[in-house]
Amino acid sequence: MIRTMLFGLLACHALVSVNVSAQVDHSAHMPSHDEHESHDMLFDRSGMVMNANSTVLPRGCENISENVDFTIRAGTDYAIEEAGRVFGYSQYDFQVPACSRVNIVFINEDEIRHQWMLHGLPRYLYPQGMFHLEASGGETVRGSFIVPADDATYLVHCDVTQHMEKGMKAQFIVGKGSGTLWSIPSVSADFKLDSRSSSIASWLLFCSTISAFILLMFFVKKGFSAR
Ligand SMILES: [Cu+2]
Repeated sequence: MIRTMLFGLLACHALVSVNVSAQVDHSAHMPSHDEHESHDMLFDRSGMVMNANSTVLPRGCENISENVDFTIRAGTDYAIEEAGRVFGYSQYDFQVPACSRVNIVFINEDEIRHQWMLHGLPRYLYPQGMFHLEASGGETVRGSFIVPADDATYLVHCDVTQHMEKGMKAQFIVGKGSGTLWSIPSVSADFKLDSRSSSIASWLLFCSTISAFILLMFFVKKGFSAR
């Protein structure tokens, strides 16, 4: 009986841990030293451009549908007036046609470095599914990439510690998109944070109920056998 209880508790613990770690996967963000030297990455004093692609068409695209230019500014001056926001972008919501070539000028107006990192692109074309610009303090970097043919909503953020939580999060919609991301400053509510904690809370509640039931059964059984 004790062994069953232990197993139940361990299984619950594992489920809660998986739930938490599944929320954020940052393992792919930091390339190894070797990758720093690959042709997919260019970097100098002004910053870094990773996985730029202005010529190779993603599968399903017959040609480049359009050229779309964005000039994005980053820094504390762009933080929206909301509790916890310290950093920000000049634009949080992007929309482009499928198969378009996106040309970005990324201007960092702060003294510390910032990134414009887009996730979820097809990995056969963009290593780790990323297109990534990083500008050192006061610098400007430029890069282009070609978006796939499917309707999708991509996450854009700055991966410097705490910068996303403090406001550097945006969404990039291709075609009709695939929904709205949560907690995009001036775009969407912070509701997912609450639902994340409540989903962990429900797991904990579920586990404690099961444990209590097993304990109860154990003592009831013990009580009967003692008679
Ligand atoms: Cu940043």
